[in-house]
Amino acid sequence: MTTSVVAPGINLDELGWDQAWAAALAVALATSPELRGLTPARVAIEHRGAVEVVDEQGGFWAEATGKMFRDAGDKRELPVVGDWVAIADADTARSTASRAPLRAILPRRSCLVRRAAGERTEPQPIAANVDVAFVVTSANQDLNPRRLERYLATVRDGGATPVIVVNKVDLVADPASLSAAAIAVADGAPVLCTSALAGSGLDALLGFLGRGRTAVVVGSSGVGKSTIIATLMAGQVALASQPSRAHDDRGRHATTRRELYVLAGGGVLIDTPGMRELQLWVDDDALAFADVATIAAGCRFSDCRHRQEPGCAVRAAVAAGTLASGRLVGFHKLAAERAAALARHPRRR
Ligand SMILES: Nc1nc2c(ncn2[C@@H]2O[C@H](COP(=O)(O)OP(=O)(O)OP(=O)(O)O)[C@@H](O)[C@H]2O)c(=O)[nH]1
Ligand SMILES: [Mg+2]
Ligand SMILES: [Zn+2]
Repeated sequence: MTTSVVAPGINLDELGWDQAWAAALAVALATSPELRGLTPARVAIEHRGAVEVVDEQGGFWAEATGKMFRDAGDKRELPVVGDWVAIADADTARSTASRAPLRAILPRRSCLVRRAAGERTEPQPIAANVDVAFVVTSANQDLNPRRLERYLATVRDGGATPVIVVNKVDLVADPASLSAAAIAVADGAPVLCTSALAGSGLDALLGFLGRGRTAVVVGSSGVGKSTIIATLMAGQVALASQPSRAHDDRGRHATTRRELYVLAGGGVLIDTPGMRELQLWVDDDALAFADVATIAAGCRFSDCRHRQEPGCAVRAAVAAGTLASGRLVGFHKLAAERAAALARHPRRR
């Protein structure tokens, strides 16, 4: 591993920086004179009103300032973990432990967004610029196919590749039946079985990482997301200013914030707090149900909802046994949720 001379010895490209990001920064700097001289950093931890970012010289605090952020329409316009941002006076912030002005967010390659829990309907970004999302479920809990489908839809809609991880397989006698249940709703996503505690199956996760690639780990609380990261990170240092809290052996610590880790072998991992519920913030049913969409091309009506319409190829496929009935149930559930989300938030297209 090549390292820069300064602690903690991370190269920007180990954080995921590449020529395309450099070009994006150059464009931003060239088009806005007030951005001249800014340097890049990646958002590692989100706090209320501020973020911790990291560059080659280590971690420091930054704060989104300026008109652009004051006028932010919703949270998608604010910095989120995984973002590449342009920072003013990074060295001053570093040496004085103050907050550097964060002036711009480079255009995101991907961004996972959910609907914020609670009454208000607003988008809540989960992580930006991720290539892969590990959607973790626990083998000792009932596998919830509808929840999995929502995760897959959110990941695909955000522009990342989903990988289903069935963790805690050490607790069950028959992991194969669980992975079969996951495969049934995966719509082509890989399904991996792991035991983070025993350290088994984790090599397969590394196969989706590598230098410059970023993965976010999502799923309900307690399924083992942080343990997976801690096991992969074993013996490595956490980023930013705090020591690693991903895991400590003296009991369980629910994750309370999104946080980015860099693997020495290459790759970036983002830990997230468990989501009690995942509400969709997505636009395209076809992303989540490519199998249904393909069959639906044969429906008599192009706007067929696959309910009572005559000539429905999807219901015919269910009747013929070529499409699992659960897929159609999931499709209808998703469609209803999207209609409700849309009704509550007319700002969306
Ligand atoms: N038996 C078994 N236990 C595991 C495994 N992975 C994690 N655990 C345990 O499950 C509990 C929860 O693990 P965490 O890693 O904190 O779960 P999390 O998904 O990060 O939870 P939140 O941070 O609340 O979202 C801990 O007590 C872990 O030791 C596993 O593969 N097998
Ligand atoms: Mg956790
Ligand atoms: Zn139909």
